[in-house]
Amino acid sequence: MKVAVVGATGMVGEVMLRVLAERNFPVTELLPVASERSVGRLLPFRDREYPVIGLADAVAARPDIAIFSAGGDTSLEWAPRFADAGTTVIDNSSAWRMDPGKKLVVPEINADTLGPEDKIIANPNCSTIQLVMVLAPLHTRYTMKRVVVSTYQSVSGTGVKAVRQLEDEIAGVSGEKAYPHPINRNALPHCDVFQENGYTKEEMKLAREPQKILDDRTFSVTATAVRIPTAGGHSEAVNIEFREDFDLDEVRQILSATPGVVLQDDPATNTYPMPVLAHGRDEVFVGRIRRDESQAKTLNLWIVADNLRKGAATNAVQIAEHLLERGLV
Ligand code: A2P
Ligand code: 11C
Repeated sequence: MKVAVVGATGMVGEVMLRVLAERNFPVTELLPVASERSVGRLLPFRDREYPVIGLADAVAARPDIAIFSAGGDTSLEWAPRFADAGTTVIDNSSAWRMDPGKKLVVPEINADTLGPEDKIIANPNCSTIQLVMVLAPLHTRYTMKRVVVSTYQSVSGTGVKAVRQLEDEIAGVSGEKAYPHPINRNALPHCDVFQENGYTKEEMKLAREPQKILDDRTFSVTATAVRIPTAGGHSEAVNIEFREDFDLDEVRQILSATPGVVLQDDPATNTYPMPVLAHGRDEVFVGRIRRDESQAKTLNLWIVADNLRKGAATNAVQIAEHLLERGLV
């Protein structure tokens, strides 16, 4: 496969290259793509270094697959050009996610909906992916009515500048700011930009994307997204009201048997998911599973995943693997 990674010099792009190599994706030719500023820079992949090229040269090279993580504007402008050249685009930005003509894919849940007509495929938001990985099997069994999610998100979700802001603040040095307030020793109820309805864009992604992925509008999601001074992964406190009642042991069995989900739930040994454990891992971790004692048929749990891996790069590479297995590329 000839594979272009658009945004290869970025935070997600770097993990993308690592995950492609780790999972032995059959890359016969790699095209690392970034802005004109980075053209010619050498990036390591497997046992070689590859020069960064620009977008126009990458389209002209007609790769089989282009994985995009270079921001929404780059995706809006360039994904259709790649698609017109016959390349299948897997896009990690929010540009195409809610476009009714584009599939929004978490491979474990809905990769079977992909067909040869899908030339631009959207990768969901990181906090959505880890949420739906846990919701999907529970929804199948108990049918969700309403989900209330509060997130505790890693600075790596914002990008390099935010990781540096946290490091600078910890070191007590001044530098560029990604956030309008300090992030160290703080919690910002503010991920992505505010919208007219008072919610942030991140909160609206959490509210809308799960329904599209699960292809079901009979449940609703409301979210509060908070940035905290951690770098290894996003955490989520989730309250789920079901239509059917559940048995806690069965909930644990269902989640234990879900591919890609790992149960870490033993209060007696202080075992629960945490970003320091999830960091560098591809799975989604779930714990603190308990009945909401204030309301019938309602469950509380805690979900953590590495936002740059399953939340971005790993999910995108899994989509590519699926396309390859099904002969769609
Ligand atoms: P560059 O390093 O040349 O700026 P991050 O999310 O970590 O900030 O990374 C964004 C990625 O998207 C980088 O690889 C960046 O390349 C790339 N990028 C940003 N703007 C463009 C653009 N207009 N065209 C191509 N790549 C871009
Ligand atoms: C965050 N979820 O942590 C974001 C990062 O829509 O793909 C990814 C933004 C997106 O702020």
